[in-house]
Amino acid sequence: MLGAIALGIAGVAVPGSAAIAQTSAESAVVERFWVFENDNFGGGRKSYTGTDRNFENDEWDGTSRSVSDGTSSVDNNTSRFVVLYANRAEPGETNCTGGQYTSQPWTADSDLSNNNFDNRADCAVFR
Ligand SMILES: [Ca+2]
Ligand SMILES: [Ca+2]
Ligand SMILES: [Ca+2]
Repeated sequence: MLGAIALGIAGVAVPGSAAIAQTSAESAVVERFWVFENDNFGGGRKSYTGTDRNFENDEWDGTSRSVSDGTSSVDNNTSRFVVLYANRAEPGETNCTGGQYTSQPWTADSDLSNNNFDNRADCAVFR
C-alpha cells in the first residue's frame, strides 16, 4: 500500500526518477551462494555468483587460506540449485567429479557433517 502510493507519487512528480531508481535496484540484486569455513556460518566466508569448478585458487575473503576442502556450512541465497563436488575439474576438463552435495534454492545448511560433506567441497556448479 505504501509502496504503491510512493511509486504513484514518483511517477507523477518526476517521470525520469522512477527509471533511475529501478536501474539501481536491479544492479543491487546479485544472487550469491555463500560457503563458510566453519559450522553455523562461521570462520572464513566466500561467495560465488556462478559456477566455479576449482576452489583451490580461491581464498576465504580477507585471508590467504584456501577455500579448497574447507566448506562446513552454506547459505544458498540464489534461485539456483548449486551442486558441490569433492573434486575440482582437472585442467582441460569441464566436469567436476567425486562426492556431491546439492543445495536447494533459497536454503541454508549450518552443518554439512550430517551430509557426509564436511571439508570436502572443491567445486560449485550452478544448475
Ligand atoms: Ca575458483
Ligand atoms: Ca571447515
Ligand atoms: Ca546438513
